[in-house]
Amino acid sequence: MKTFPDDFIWGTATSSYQIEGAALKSGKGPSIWDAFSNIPGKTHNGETGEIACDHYHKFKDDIQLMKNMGVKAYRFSIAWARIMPTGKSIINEEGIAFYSALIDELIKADIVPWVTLYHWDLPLALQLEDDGWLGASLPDYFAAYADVCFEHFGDRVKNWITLNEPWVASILGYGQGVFAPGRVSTSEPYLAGHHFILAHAKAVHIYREKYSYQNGNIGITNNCDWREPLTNSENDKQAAERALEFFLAWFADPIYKGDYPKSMKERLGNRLPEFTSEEKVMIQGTSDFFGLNHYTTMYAAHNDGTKKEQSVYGNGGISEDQDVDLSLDEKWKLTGMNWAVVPWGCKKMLAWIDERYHKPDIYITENGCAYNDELVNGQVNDQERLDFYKGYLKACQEAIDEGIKLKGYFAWSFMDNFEWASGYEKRFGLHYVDFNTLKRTPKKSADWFSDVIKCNSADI
Ligand code: PNW
Repeated sequence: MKTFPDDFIWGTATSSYQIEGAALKSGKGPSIWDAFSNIPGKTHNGETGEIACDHYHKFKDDIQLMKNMGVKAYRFSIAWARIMPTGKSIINEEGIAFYSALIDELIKADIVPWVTLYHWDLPLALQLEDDGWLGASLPDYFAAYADVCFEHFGDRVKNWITLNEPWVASILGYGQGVFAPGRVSTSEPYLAGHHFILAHAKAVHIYREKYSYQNGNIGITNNCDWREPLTNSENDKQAAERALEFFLAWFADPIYKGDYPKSMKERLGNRLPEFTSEEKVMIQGTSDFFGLNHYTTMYAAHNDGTKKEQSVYGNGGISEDQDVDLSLDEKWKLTGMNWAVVPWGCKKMLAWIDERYHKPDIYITENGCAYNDELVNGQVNDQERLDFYKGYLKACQEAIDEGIKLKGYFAWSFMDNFEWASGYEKRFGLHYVDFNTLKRTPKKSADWFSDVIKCNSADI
């Protein structure tokens, strides 16, 4: 049995658009995901988050299920357009009341709320009126919205995450066009990313300057998959390092070191906006902890320009900018997303962060996997997911043993939900959701994870 530290935070995670439903009800304004998912061809079977898991109406039952599992913390996100239907100034009191009731219910159940302010569901009005994250005014609008959240919820919420995965929002939303707002470009992702960083920093300043009396922590969650050099050659080692810089250091370097990585500046030229010296000072040091979403690993090799073919799975960002070829080991098992199961990559990822950013407190704010789960006689025997969690938790435990300051782990996800462009087909949940009846059933992995939490140790 492997034991975790006494104060280790065990949690599960979700996001507003993926679970809430009530997408255009109770005063909520439309978001870019309402618009995008309603365009034919953009999501699997044309599915949308209109009803999703109907968590908006079922949150009390969901919290009871979490309580049954013994989770210590729950990471959820606030839908900006539920609080501010146009993204600006006007406040929807019903939205405030919903999140307030959710937070109260969690506290009553002894579950600590971890709140993400932005998990991709931008108010549609901000897309139409201000060009979404390409608009220079977005950082200020985001900071003003964050202010409203701190004011209304900060008495009870002590753990804030400004943005979820700005890399995905920038690359998939503004580069590959597969996520909202569906734009395809080789320069827009870097402009959107720039505004994300400024938005994050401005929100953190408001929190620290106006709400320090609330005594909470605030940070950002970035996602990164591990990149292992394909061979021992200097070229491949540099390619892997470069790939990690274009993935994670893009957002983490400005926050921890004050500017973009040199490799990005050199390669992107004027497609990468510059921070003014005042902005660099404003941005640096704006994360109390390092939030990491981690899902998989790929090999990275130097692309000398002769190979045109790019990796099948578009996780590399804009690969031409990096001269990196990505590949998989054919021996690796794949999940339902075709993401490879490589627990040692998780440990190496944690070690890379530990070293580059000087031993920050790290929280894995998402880790998990999708499989084609089936409900048979009222049960879901998701042994593959259980094995996935065993492997990744073992990697986490080893990292902690080696002195890496990993302080918590949130399983993605509490329940099956709207998996963005993949719709409801990809099931990431610890709980099975029947999307006809909306009934939730704990999977085998949920029972196992619950035992881990209760004993603070795992048979791994
Ligand atoms: C994350 N990629 O998304 C999100 O935070 C969740 O909302 C989502 O459900 C979960 O991971 C599973 O997908 C990602 O292409 C989407 O590298 C795409 C990528 C990574 C994370």
